[in-house]
Amino acid sequence: MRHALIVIDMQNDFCPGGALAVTGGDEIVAGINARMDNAEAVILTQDWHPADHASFASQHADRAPMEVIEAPYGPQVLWPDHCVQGSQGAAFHAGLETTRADLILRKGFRCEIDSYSAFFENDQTTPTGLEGYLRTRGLTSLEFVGLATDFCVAWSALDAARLGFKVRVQTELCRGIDLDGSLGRALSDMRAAGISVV
Ligand code: VGL
Ligand code: ZN
Repeated sequence: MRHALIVIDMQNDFCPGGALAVTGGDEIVAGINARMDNAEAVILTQDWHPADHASFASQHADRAPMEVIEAPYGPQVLWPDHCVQGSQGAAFHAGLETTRADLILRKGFRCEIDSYSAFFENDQTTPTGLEGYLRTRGLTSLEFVGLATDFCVAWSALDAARLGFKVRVQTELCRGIDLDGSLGRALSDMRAAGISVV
């Protein structure tokens, strides 16, 4: 079984001082770099939004960050503006060893739809192409680390399990947002899906 490490959204905006800071987001960088030694392939994802992305509260009249709206594809949390294409906030944390990545996969670049998962946009049908990349390289065992546990990490890991990959989430190398209990729900959903949550 060939093994890939998939590092989700280790970007400045998700670290302390960033626009959508996840508590302790920067604490996991060194541990993630060390995990790269165990993997046959290292893949980084990068949240990469246009400045007028529909997931930004700023694009909706009378809406505040963290409110939930009904998008055409289902419920959508409205976020503060974050990870705008080409901005410093969208750049990887300076300590992350990005030179070791085989692939950098950008997601969330379409204005009208968000993409938490590294595999599918939030309509859960539009593919990002990652599945094909992994399959053609024979990478069938996947370990997920990064930010945020309860959004992009969980959605990616759940899609990977549904697609038939062997999936493990290394929780000490993840940090969560925890919006209204979302962290606990994400952990139990992942366990229920047969994901090894360690
Ligand atoms: C993420 C919210 C919005 C994440 C990305 O990386 O978990 N969360 N965009
Ligand atoms: Zn985003």
